[in-house]
Amino acid sequence: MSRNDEVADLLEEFADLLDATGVEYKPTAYRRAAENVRDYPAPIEQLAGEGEDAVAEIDRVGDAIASKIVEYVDTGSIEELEELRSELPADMAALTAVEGVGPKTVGTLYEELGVTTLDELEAAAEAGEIREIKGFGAKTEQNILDNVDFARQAQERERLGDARPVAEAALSFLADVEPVAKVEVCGSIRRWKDTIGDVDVLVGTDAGEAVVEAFADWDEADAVIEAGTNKASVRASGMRVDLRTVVVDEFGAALQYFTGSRDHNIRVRNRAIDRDLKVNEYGVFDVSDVDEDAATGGGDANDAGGGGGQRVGERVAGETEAGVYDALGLPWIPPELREDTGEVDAAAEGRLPDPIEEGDVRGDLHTHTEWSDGGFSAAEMVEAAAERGHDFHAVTDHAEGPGVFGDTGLSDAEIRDQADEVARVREDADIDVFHGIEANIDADGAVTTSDDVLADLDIVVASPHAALDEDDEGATDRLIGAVEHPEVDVLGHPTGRLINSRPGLTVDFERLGEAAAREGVAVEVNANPARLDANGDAVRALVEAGATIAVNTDAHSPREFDHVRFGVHTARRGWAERADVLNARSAAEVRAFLED
Ligand code: DGT
Ligand code: CA
Ligand code: CA
Ligand code: ZN
Repeated sequence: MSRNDEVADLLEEFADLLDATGVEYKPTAYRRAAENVRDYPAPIEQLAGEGEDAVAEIDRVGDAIASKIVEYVDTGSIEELEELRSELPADMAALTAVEGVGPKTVGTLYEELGVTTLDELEAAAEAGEIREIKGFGAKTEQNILDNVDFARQAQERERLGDARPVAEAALSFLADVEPVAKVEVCGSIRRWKDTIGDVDVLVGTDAGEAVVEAFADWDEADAVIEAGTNKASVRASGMRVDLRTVVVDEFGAALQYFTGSRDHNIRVRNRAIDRDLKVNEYGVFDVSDVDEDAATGGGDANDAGGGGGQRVGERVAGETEAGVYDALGLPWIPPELREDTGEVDAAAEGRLPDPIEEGDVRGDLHTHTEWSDGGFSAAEMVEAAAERGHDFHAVTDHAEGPGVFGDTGLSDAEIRDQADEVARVREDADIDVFHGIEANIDADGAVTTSDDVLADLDIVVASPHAALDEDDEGATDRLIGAVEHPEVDVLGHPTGRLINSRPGLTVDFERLGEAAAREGVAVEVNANPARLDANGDAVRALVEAGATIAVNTDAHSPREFDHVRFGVHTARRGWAERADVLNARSAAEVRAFLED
């Protein structure tokens, strides 16, 4: 989060707390200021360093708010905000997530009933206490009961793997709506972030209102949260899906804007300003002949009506997204890279990576069969891999060891028995079949299967399955211990995280990457959407350290081969190219890597 976002969030919290205590007008001023701070194209801490007057130069930021911003940047807190917080110690964000509950209601509920959390709110509603408050009534109470669960769920970001199908269902529905000319997902789902706050969909059409109406009737929508003339939000599969419609001519600019990330967009806007251009969701405009106030002046970033300052100067791009970047002297930047981690500079200097693509993957190096906890035989898995067009396939069932459930893991003797079966499968197969194991890394970094068994296998994946303590400072050394084991070829799901349920190990990926590069071990991007481990940031550090990665599905059934796309896009978020990915190489090259 940029400091601008951080300060904007604080101002919004300030506004909510003022609202809750019944103050008038001031909350609106704080919200407007928050919006403009959020969108301001320079770092707020820089302005704050220059003093209050510099901060007050931001549109709609008056002297009083400017002084609070300076106070925050200087001291790390705002005294008046701290006072408000202690007067109303309620979880404002959680409580206002309940439809129909605003800051004022939160204030009243705290004053009357001492409610501070969603659980307390639900308990009060169930006990019939809310209807007793003056001005509330049974209907309000029932409304709270109906919506509290959804608010609770909405607190948690959805996993990419759960959100993506919802997005695709919305896309295919909208693609068939009559006046729709263009449709695309945007926001975090287009950037393939590992968790998703809400799903954003953009439509280009000359009949926005009709499309919004059709969307409100989408049969997979459980409820319409709001609907206007050019946007609508519905709830589907427990997620919020936001639709925006724009005219076809502005589709590219809107797609660029609503794909984000916010920080990427700020970086892009700064570049535009340097070139006497203005970029927003309507297009790229040449403002060299426009006076400064009109060019940079105010305007609500979310106001699709396009008031003053939004469409000024000569429009030079906006129909396509590539055109928007081109107008700024940049090549098109893949959405996965748009996180303000140096991609705009890299684009300007011709240093963008050519990221790995789904079609580049030629085989899977980590899969299971019914020998451990998979549901299919080795023959069935190999056949399914061949049907997908893969050139090779590795069978790597669980070895017994710490963290492997019950007797699902294979003993040394069972691994040798399985080798005979895999040899038979190999004879009948049209593709290269590697026999391996997923061995376990114990709490000391040792690999638990016998070395002589490991030595006879084509491939050894070593993964941590136990002792996955986030605070374990020895985690990196422990993984490096496994990487240095002479028989290990691939380090499986390095942190052991489970998205939304287990944070996993805290790993220094730069140091791990150096060790992996030195030892010729590939580090896995486990494509299972519950894992996505290593994640994008980790991949970036690994690849920069010279390590090879492997995008594996860890499939327990042929259907789970489909997960590979989540792994590929995670690798793209880490700027990985095809050459960085072991299983994007030919079977012979993979074999050479494994034997080395
Ligand atoms: P999420 O939904 O939390 O996973 O993350 P995003 O990135 O999808 O964020 P969301 O849904 O709030 O907005 C979608 C994109 O629209 C976001 O990445 C950037 C753009 N956007 C939305 N509101 C604003 C805004 O107020 N200012 C700027 N600069 N960009 C915005
Ligand atoms: Ca979103
Ligand atoms: Ca959204
Ligand atoms: Zn596995």
